[in-house]
Amino acid sequence: MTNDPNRGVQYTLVVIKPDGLKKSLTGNILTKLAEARLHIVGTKVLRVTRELAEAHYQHLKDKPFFKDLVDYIQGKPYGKEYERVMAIVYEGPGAIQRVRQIAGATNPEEADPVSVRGAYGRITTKGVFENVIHASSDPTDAEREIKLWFQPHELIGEIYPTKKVQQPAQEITAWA
Ligand code: IDP
Ligand code: MG
Repeated sequence: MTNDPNRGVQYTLVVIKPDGLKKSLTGNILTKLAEARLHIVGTKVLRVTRELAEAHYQHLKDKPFFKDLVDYIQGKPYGKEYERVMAIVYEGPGAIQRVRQIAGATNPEEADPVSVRGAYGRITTKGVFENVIHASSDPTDAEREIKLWFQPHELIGEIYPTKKVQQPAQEITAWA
């Protein structure tokens, strides 16, 4: 391993949060993230379940804003139409740091004004940092988060070790 954050391939999870979709910022955000010169190895639009939201933010479960944060990532304040997010996994040298740099600081008022959070984020009257995107903060978090949000078959390449498991027969929805 090296201490130089720009050496060595990394993976990082980006989530364009519901406020990013509501404000129609998906294109701007992907364009800004393209400056990091990374590869997208997986992406999807999904509704965030309470279970996923709580697991994703488990490190903040004792914070007074936890419930509002879980509602926020689920898009609850914005109505059914915006109860969705876009999740993306990026791959490349120094990916985590490069994406965090473009994302900006957690608090949108303190974030670099040309960062995504600085340019587009706000603090709600309830005190939640609506900061438009999530970005993994270190390799351990990135691996935990990517495994939480994506299944192996949804990503290009076996980015972490996989195993074969038997699935009990189950009904799935197919095109009619
Ligand atoms: P990060 O998203 O920059 O990694 P974390 O500390 O992991 O920051 O917090 C996760 C999310 O929780 C933030 O992106 C933000 O939406 C929200 N959050 C964090 N700290 C606060 C706070 O002090 N007040 C309100 N919301 C916060
Ligand atoms: Mg974090």
